[in-house]
Amino acid sequence: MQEAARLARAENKIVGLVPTMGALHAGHMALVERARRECSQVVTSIFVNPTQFGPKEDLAKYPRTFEADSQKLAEAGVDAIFAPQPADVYPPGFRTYVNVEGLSDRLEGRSRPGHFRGVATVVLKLFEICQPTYAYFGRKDAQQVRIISQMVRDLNVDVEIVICPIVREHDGLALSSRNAYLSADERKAALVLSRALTAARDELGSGTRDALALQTTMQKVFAGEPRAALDYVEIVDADTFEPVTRIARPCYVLVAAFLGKTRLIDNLYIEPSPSNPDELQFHL
Ligand code: PAJ
Repeated sequence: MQEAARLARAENKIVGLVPTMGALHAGHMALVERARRECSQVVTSIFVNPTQFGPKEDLAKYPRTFEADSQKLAEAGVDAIFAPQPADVYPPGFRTYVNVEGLSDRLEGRSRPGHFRGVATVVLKLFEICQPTYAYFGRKDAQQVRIISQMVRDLNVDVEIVICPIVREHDGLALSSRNAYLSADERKAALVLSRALTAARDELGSGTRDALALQTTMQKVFAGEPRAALDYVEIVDADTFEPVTRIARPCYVLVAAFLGKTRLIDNLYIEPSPSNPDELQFHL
């Protein structure tokens, strides 16, 4: 892979990398399609990265659908699939990890200790191996892409990070490989995440700027769905990921909840409208 990457760079190709853990859905494919439009060579990596899973998490049962994934990627016109084995990525004696301080230990990082250390480490390795010009990430994992952008800046990594909007099912559920774990009943209950975010967006639309009021609204939506166990609802600055009390600058409303054993996340991105900074724009 590294040799092919070196060749592509020597030929002045614009290389786009889409890092994934496979079990590809329309959210992943939107990243691939964007890369296809913007780059002359597209690489998709498929690697279920053991270092980003906690000891009690779903590493062993994470869906692995390589045949179906490669078919989808071929149809989308991807030039290469990079699908290493764990022992290739982490050979015996592996010792070096990337830790993006501060940003990595709250929210997802607090619920999943060590998660972002695993993510940052594997993504830096994928960048070193695939040498992309652009790398495509979904806003679905808002904290992840913030941490990767910070790593790229701090370590002078020569890759431009492209952030793509969340792709949802028709009823609002954000696409996720983990949706495959949901029973029919949990699938219905999972709509509580997007419902809570929609309620927050509507309240923002009618003028509320108070974070606590929005949080309370969302907690009430969750209280009406006993099949879902709320992990957190937080409203944070999009740059620092520190909680805000008033919504003014770019912010995220972040939510994480359990449906049975399955943990799902979702978010609403809020930014001042480019044409009128006094107005807010909402990206659900
Ligand atoms: P994975 O969960 O497979 O996601 C791969 C990419 O797809 C991520 O950038 C994620 O944000 C994006 N994505 C997932 N669901 C999406 C949706 N509904 N809409 C838009 N984009 C979506 O994230 C990872 O893998 C791993 O942590 C990885 C970065 C590959 C490192 O191992």
